[in-house]
Amino acid sequence: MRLLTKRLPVKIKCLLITGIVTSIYIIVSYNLFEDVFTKKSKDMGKRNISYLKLPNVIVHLDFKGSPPKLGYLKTLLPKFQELGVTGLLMEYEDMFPYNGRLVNISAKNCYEKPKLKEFLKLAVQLGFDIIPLVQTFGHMEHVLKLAEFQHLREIPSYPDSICPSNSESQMIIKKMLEQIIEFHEKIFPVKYLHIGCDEVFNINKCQRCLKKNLPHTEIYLSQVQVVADLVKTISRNTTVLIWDDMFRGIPINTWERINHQVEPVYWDYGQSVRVSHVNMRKYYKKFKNIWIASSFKGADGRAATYPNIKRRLWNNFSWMNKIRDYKFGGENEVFNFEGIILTGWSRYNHMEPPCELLPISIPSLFLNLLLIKKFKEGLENVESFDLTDFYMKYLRDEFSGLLHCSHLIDIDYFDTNQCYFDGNELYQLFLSWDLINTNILNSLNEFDNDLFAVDFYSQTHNINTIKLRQNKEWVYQSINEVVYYKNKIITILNPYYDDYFIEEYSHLKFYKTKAILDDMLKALKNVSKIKTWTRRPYKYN
Ligand SMILES: *[C@@H]1O[C@H](CO)[C@@H](O)[C@H](O)[C@H]1NC(C)=O
Ligand SMILES: *[C@@H]1O[C@H](CO)[C@@H](O)[C@H](O)[C@H]1NC(C)=O
Ligand SMILES: *[C@@H]1O[C@H](CO)[C@@H](O)[C@H](O)[C@H]1NC(C)=O
Ligand SMILES: *[C@@H]1O[C@H](CO)[C@@H](O)[C@H](O)[C@H]1NC(C)=O
Ligand SMILES: CC(=O)N[C@H]1CO[C@H](CO)[C@@H](O)[C@@H]1O
Ligand SMILES: [Zn+2]
Repeated sequence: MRLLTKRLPVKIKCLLITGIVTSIYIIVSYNLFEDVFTKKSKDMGKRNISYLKLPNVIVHLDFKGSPPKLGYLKTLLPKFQELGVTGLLMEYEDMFPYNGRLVNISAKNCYEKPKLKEFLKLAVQLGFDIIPLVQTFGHMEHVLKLAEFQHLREIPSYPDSICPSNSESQMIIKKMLEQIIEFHEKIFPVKYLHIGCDEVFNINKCQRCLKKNLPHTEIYLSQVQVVADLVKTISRNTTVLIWDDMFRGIPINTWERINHQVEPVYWDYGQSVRVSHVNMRKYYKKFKNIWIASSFKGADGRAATYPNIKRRLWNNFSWMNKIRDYKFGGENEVFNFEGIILTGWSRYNHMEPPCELLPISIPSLFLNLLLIKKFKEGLENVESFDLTDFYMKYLRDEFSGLLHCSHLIDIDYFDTNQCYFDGNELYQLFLSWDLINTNILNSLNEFDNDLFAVDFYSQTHNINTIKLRQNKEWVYQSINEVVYYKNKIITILNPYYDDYFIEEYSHLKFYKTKAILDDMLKALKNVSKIKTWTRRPYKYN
């Protein structure tokens, strides 16, 4: 709405506002009526309604290399509240302003403490739990990539995993935990802290570790113990969360000895969630609570521009159906999972390109939150629904309203052209750019196209000089289009991201096409210089 009204004269604004107020009135009264009707019909026939208990609904904010401006994140909080979000998982990575010995772990454009504090205060005031995430084993690229910490790597050539057998590693981890916890404790009691510990790709490989002569699993479990104890020493009442993937392969006999004060988060971002009942049962026996994690972005390709909204919905739908009546066997009551984390990955790891941006993924996030809300509010048996039916019956209307669309949004032909939400302009612009980009690249690659031959024949050989002028014009025009879209996207990204990230992202998305066109232009100009040609046959290198 903001974007729309900005450019319009006052009269039209008034009209528009009247229009909006009237439609809201109509929608509200319609819903009231509908409520009365449905209540009546509900009372008439006994329905089998199940309510999903899922006390924590957490949105993952991954600041890994595409940190949104805090001002933008603030604007999302009221919607989160409305959609039943109870907390935010803050994956700071290098965006936390560390100090002292750790100062270089922070990016040069990391969040400033006063602004971060202000954001957190607001979030806490609105009732959200803030869950800081600190990587303490794998995915420590932001620490281990630095010259000053490279000696702490498990394998010298890979900066992902830290060596747990080096006492300096433990000291650095302790300092990270202390700084994070102390900073947050000043604002609110840290109820939860997530210690990462997923995807420890390199474990038990260095001499120090190997000397202990222990299986990988023991090395892993003892580090988890060390970190969990560290957290408890710093903040006794904090509950420690951990991604579960490294637990999955742990043999049952080892499992018996585990007595960690942690709560695992069972993650699966697939279209059809595959829950290992065996693993789930192990967790059930050993841990006080089990959490699950789905994904609203960052699981559809390492350099994806948009999340696949249907796949993302499927993932969550699949989870909801899985846990709605989860039983371990024998018990009467359905098992209650403690919470769900909707992950929104920003990069597959520190060294990867950025994947989907948060503003572009807002529809996916809202839709999944709405889905969870529906399951919590209570549903009749949904076994008989396929996803499209479910969407039509329970989600479509509210979802279209959330995005301020002038029409009802179809899940199979997802089109937000007539919707008004922050991020939509960016989304639409990328869609247009994708079309144009595909056309340009196709034109350059089509073997039948005369442009294809320019490169090859530009050195010495025959080129149709009449075509040349047209080709040059086409290339100039295409370059203009690239520059136009690039500049436009730079402007539109401004409310969401800082200049450093905008520079990276706009470069990433446009450099390739631009470079190909620039080369083509050079070749065309070169060919234009040739005025006479030699006799056939030609020589090829
Ligand atoms: C209600 O649903 C549960 C599980 O989905 C099923 O076990 C039960 O038999 C149903 N009850 C009725 C009255 O349909
Ligand atoms: C941080 O990096 C700078 C530049 O590489 C270096 O001079 C400084 O000593 C480092 N600081 C710490 C605390 O290690
Ligand atoms: C931890 O929780 C207990 C019980 O709720 C409370 O009495 C105690 O003050 C808390 N300790 C800290 C350090 O917050
Ligand atoms: C331009 O043509 C010359 C030969 O005429 C060739 O050596 C050179 O590589 C060409 N440059 C480009 C960019 O095609
Ligand atoms: C594609 C796919 O596997 N979809 C699944 C989504 O979730 C529902 C409910 O769990 C399954 O029935 C579908 O097979
Ligand atoms: Zn080691």
